[in-house]
Amino acid sequence: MTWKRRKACRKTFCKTGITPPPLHINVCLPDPDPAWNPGSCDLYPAEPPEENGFRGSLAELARALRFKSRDGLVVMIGGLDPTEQAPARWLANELKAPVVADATSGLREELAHLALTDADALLREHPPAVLLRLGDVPVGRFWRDLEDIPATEVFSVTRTGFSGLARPSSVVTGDLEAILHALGDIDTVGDVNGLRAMNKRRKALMEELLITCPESEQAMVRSFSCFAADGDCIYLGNSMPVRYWNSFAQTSIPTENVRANRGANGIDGQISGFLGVSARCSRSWALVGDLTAMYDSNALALLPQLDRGTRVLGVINNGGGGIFRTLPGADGQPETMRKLLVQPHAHSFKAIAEQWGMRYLTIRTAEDFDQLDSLEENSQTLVELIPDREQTEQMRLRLANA
Ligand SMILES: Cc1ncc(C[n+]2csc(CCOP(=O)(O)OP(=O)(O)O)c2C)c(N)n1
Repeated sequence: MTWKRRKACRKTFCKTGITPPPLHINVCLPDPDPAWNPGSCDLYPAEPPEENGFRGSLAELARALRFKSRDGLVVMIGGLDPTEQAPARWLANELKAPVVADATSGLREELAHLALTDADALLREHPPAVLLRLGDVPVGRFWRDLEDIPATEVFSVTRTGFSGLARPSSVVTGDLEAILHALGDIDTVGDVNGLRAMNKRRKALMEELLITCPESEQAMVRSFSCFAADGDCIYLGNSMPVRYWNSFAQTSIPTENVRANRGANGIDGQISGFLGVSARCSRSWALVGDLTAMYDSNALALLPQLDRGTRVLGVINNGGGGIFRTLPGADGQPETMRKLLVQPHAHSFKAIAEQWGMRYLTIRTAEDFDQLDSLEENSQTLVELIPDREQTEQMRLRLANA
């Protein structure tokens, strides 16, 4: 069928209310070059890309930190290179301004004394005069809200050079440690607008709800994070596990090596990503959604090819794409549309675990987490977390209306 006919056909279906059939697109790729010889392929790791040279205005950044931040400064820290962690920690501790640190910064726990918990709503109501971003583009909602808050001046210090915003902002590109050396003395700014004090009530409510809703997704992420803290790497795959981790994971034990993937591939390739990250780790943990896990479950066939190591793949099975149950306006969608978005299902991951020779555990209650106490060295375990939907919703609504 030609594209034109297909479009006309879809229009007809829309008018009649009949669901159109699936569309299969064949993408034509050129034939491989016959001269290409896989035998001479170089499989050694490539040289790291060249460092981004220094770009941007240090004077402007220094002025903002010294003068403008007297009206309020918040530091948002995205993913960091291991070499950036020490300078970022030092800067945050010197400034003493409120911090929102993504798990992938590796500093989320170490900067908990400066942190705003679940800060999106608070920052939307009380946007700071200056926002300093360190590292990768932060995943928090407030970063995206900044597009519509021109009164907040945004400064990014990043090795990538990407501003991560469509609106004007200042970017200083280069090596963080070198940039801090060049900036010289840093004055303490502190919590000028009392954001941490305002955040206390919310923090207390969150802790209370984690206790009263122990079978919610949020509380399960907290419990899972307590066990995962003994690993040497943690992998988070697709959107909700990343967001949940940033808001609800434990903050007492530092977890420097946290990798997350919620970008270009979406839910695709996440188990492969985890196995790749785990290749050099002796004890690695992952937390992904159920649709995300199903999408790439065949990747588990790689397990026998990997170096020894203890691997725990946690799957939050909330029976479909939970993120789409909570979208604004989701309740008003017709049932057919909701089914398309959420892809509800009642599958268990037991057979998948067995197929690939993994130990299988189910967790439905707080007590069930005790099973994670007895993980054998070099074992491969799939942990299916089955949260209570009502408790999850109750917790979400209480926090949203706090
Ligand atoms: C390859 C791909 N297809 C579709 C999407 C759209 N998408 C984003 S999140 C999501 C659902 C994820 O569901 P699940 O893994 O169960 O996590 P949950 O939302 O329940 O936390 C989908 C389908 C995507 N990001 N990538």
